[in-house]
Amino acid sequence: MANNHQIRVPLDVPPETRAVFEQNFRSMTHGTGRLMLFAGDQKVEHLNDDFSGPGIHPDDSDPEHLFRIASQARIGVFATQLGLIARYGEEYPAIPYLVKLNGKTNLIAPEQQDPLSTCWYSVPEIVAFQKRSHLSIHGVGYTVYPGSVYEHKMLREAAQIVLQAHEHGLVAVLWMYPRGKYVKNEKDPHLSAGACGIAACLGSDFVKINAPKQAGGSSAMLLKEAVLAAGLTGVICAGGTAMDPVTFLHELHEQIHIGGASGNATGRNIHQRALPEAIRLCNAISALTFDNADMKSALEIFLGKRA
Ligand code: FBP
Repeated sequence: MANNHQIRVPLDVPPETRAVFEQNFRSMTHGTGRLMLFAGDQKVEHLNDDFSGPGIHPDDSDPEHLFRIASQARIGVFATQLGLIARYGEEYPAIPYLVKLNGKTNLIAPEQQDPLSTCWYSVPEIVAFQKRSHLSIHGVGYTVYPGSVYEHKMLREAAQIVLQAHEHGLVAVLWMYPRGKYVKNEKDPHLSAGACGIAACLGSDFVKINAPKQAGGSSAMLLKEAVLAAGLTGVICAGGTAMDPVTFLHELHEQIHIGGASGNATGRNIHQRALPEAIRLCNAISALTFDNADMKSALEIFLGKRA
């Protein structure tokens, strides 16, 4: 993979922060235009369900596990809430961070009430923190639930966040998760493409979706419509619940090479493992994403047969 990807800077990035935006984008994508986002925002989204229980390594019960992985593995960016970054950041100054600006728990099921997730912080507050802390904060993230009766609130916040992020030279990533009583099938490929089109209209640099699914269809093939609909916004898929690493790496390889994904966003599949294994899986994912590695090389990295 060439690491001299031509960055197309959006016009809402003013001339005075253009170089900062280019540097943030280049750093997050290792110069390739593809993103490897290590997702660590689940302590809010799923409470402790993802961090303790059957099949989850005890390493994951300590929030610092996320920072140990992010600091020792090869990643593009580590996405989590500002509170955790403020708490652990002094010990982990070299991690490339992305601050997740909104969040909600899973205590209210979508069947009980349509989801609403609003901003915890403003972009200028993140920029002020960045200046004080000297941490490498490359971007911000925000989740929208299209189809929720509250979508208008989240769409407006998302639009403002992308605009303000760009004004400050930060990269914007939108999590687009169609959800609510009017959404029949969250992973419908046509709906996924619609969600990606919204992210493009909001001006996002990357859009994170749950991989589309349809009986009998290959998930990577189903992604094509979404990638086309997203235009210049790069599409990345969430990793989902932990699965066999070989299957996981294979699916990611197909998402990139068949579906046209611009990388990946993986959380549980990484952090639910013991630290050494989590690091090796991150490195294998990064090799697929940044180096265009083939499956054989990625597996050798995961198995520790090569660096
Ligand atoms: P995973 O790779 O663990 O699936 O994480 C992706 C993610 O989007 C997280 O960033 C987020 O916390 C969570 O999934 C949201 O999941 P849900 O679909 O349950 O709202």
